[in-house]
Amino acid sequence: TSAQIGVTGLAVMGRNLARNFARNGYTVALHNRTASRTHDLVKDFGHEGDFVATETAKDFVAALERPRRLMIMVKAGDPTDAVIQEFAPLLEPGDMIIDGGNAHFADTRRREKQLREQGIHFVGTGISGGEEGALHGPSIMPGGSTESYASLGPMLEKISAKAPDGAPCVTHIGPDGAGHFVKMVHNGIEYADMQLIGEAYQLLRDVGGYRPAQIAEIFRTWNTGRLDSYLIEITAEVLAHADAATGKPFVDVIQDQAEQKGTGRWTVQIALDLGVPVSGIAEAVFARSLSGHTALRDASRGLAGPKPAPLGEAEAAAFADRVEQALYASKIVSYTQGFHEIAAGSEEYDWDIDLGEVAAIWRGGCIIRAVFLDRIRSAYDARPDLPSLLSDEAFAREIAQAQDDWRKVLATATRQGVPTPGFSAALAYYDALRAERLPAALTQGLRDFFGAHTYRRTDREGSFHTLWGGDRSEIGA
Ligand code: NBP
Repeated sequence: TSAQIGVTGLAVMGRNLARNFARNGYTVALHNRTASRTHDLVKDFGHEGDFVATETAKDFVAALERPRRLMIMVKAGDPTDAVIQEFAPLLEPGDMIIDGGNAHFADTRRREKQLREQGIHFVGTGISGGEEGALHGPSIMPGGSTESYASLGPMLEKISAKAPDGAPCVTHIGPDGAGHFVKMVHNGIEYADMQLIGEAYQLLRDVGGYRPAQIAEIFRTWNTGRLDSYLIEITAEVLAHADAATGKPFVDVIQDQAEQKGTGRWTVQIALDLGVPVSGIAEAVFARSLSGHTALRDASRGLAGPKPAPLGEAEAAAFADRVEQALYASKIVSYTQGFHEIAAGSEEYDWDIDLGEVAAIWRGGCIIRAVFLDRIRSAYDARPDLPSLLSDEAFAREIAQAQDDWRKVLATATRQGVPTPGFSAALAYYDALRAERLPAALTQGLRDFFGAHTYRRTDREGSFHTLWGGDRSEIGA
């Protein structure tokens, strides 16, 4: 029998995706650099479906029906290039290589271009949902040619997560690196979501005076409303958990140094290149980085500042409600910034990405899945050329209602010395966007003063320069 799809790279992700394909009725060819992984999979899960175990690259390719669909699930970076170099010479025009790893979209663009010259479709595919998602249904973000999607799409739709309305959480994102770009921004938004959740937790603890188990209950309540999402749900789980060894709240025995693999950092780096202000995502990346600077933190513990004084029980409940407002408003801003970056990437690389569709396929399977995403989908469906999520009437109205509490929470945090870089960056972005005048006018004046960089006037067309070193008259530039 020939296999409809082959998976090479059978660590957690590849193994679970292969099982997912097989459980959905596809015959799956298996390959891994170290053959024992291949045989282990068949030994442990062979009963789940039709697998063809192979040991050599040649046998693997020979096991696939044509046009071949060959999925790579190896470590991103050099291993991906090594595997492409191993298999590409064995393939024929029309065949597809699907890279489901966390590749940088620029690498995907390079690989796609190279393989296109050989007539091979390279489908850079973002996959979110971790190992559980890979097995039970991830959110899938394939890039590459329209032709490859016609052949591959139906299979991906089958193994993908389904949104609450039953729609598969996969869509053809756009050509070449579009899929990996969108996956990158997904991860950046995920960083921002987690940072905002972290700030809400810290405020409830230090200012609200709640214990972790109580905060878990508050998150559980939030999860029944507009914040209903996977990350809020698991926040309640983690906060409710007690350490078996010590009996302490689990969150208190974990070292407070957050790690990162790089996709959040990429989101910010690319945003800088594209000139997109993703301040909330950037603060989230910086917050993780700061947490890891233990020597710097040790050296700074004695610095002056207030110690938070927890509120009484009655005030604490009202404070918790305000924190929910601040979290929700800041979340709207994070997504506004993330979708702006996707729109800018789409423009720069001619991807023609449908932003509403992106929101739609994030409704299930992925880490940021949330009821909220349905709202974003509706906003873009109603107005595909929406300049920003904040210009959607419904979101604007919600922020209008939340902003009083949002400002109060930030005032409290500032007074009590609780760091809230995510909430603060979000509010600053909101206030800057709605400001009548920005100090950028003064910046331009300064630039003209020291560097003759010129400025434009509010009342006349053209560029101007003031002769600062001379009689300070103005000349056209
Ligand atoms: P890893 O990222 O840990 O990679 C292990 C696999 O890569 C093994 O199959 C290994 O083969 C293979 N490999 C390596 Br390393 N170097 C190789 C080389 N030079 N030639 C051939 N094979 C090589 O696996 P993972 O955690 O399953 O993730 C796979 C991909 O999916 C990664 O790109 C990851 O970023 C992405 N991803 C992961 C998650 C997640 O939650 N873990 C979620 C979404 C995406 P061996 O068995 O012979 O060592």
